[in-house]
Amino acid sequence: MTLRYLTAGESHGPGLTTILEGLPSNFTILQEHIDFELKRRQLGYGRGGRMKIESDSAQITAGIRHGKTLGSPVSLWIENKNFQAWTKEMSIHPIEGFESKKAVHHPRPGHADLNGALKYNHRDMRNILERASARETTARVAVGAICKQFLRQFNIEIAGHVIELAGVKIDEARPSFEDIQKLQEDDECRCIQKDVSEKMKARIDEAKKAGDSAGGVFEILVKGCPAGLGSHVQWDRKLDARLSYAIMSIQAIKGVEVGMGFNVGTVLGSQVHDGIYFDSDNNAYKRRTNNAGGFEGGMTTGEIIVLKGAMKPISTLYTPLESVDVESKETVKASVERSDTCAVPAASVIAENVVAFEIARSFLEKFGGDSLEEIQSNYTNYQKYLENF
Ligand code: EPS
Repeated sequence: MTLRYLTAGESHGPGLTTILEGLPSNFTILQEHIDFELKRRQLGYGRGGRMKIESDSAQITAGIRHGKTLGSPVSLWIENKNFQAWTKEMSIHPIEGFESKKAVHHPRPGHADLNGALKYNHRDMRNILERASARETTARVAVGAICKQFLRQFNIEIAGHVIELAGVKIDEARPSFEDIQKLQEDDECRCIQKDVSEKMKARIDEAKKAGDSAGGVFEILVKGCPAGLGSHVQWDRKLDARLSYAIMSIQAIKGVEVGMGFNVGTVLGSQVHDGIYFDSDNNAYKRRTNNAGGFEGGMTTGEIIVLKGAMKPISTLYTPLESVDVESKETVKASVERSDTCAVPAASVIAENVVAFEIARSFLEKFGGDSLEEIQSNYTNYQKYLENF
């Protein structure tokens, strides 16, 4: 059994639903674990009016009893508070004589509006944008929160932080994993350098003033994975590839890097590959450097996993770009929906959580079992085996 989930829900519809299947029994999940991550996703400098309306909370409707997983599918429901203002527009049931006041006919460059309308034959592009909206990531973060909690049983921790925002970058040097985890949590841009964060905020303010939007780059680190998650034997079992897919699938992501990423093409092999040594204090094979970002052959090396994701600027511009009215075919300005100026700090949280799901999935594939106890026993055996290799 593989760990899997689907999400459903429109941005201004009644809410979001997800079912997560394949979790082992007997580990503790409380609503507060999920709501903690949901709260983190809502924060960040540059968010628009919607986040003042929502206060996301996941109602667990199946799969948990007295705070512990049963091994059955876990289902979650997250209400959209904003639906109260959209009950007619987004009504599930037909309303006699209804005429939409919020129909969208001027597709936004960069958004799913036009392609989705062509593909699904919708004249009103609201039928596309409601689902394409990054609101959907709320459900993915709820799933990731459960996976994070599972991974914590095995001392696997995940931290994300924003390393670039509209051209403003942090220094290359990185503090410890623990410092990154702490520093990003205390900053509105999820940036670990206060002075750089101030410059990032100024860029967001500038973009907002100009009716423009801002993108950026986040970095995700995973600490504590044993060597050997993922596999070289088949293309779709390579964990670095699965993680890249997971990050790329987040709304507005245009690039993913593993470790040194695109820089591997700029220098010679001796400056890329990480020397191997045996650490006899810990009975473990280690790498002198970690340019590979924790992966060789699609498998974890036991070093920290390092991933980056690039988010494009949000495609709703208050100073709209050129578009076409799909009814009259006339040149018009793209439609303007209420929007964020920047959501890179939120994307960093979302990426942590989609990464958590993929790591949990491959962890369960390797140490599979139906109960937490069975997995713990498999994991302990493997650790002993690694120490003696
Ligand atoms: C989004 C537009 C905005 C964002 C939304 C994503 O929503 P609204 O149109 O209601 O103001 O706030 O993000 C969220 C609702 C969220 O929870 O992240 C879009 O068009 O993608």
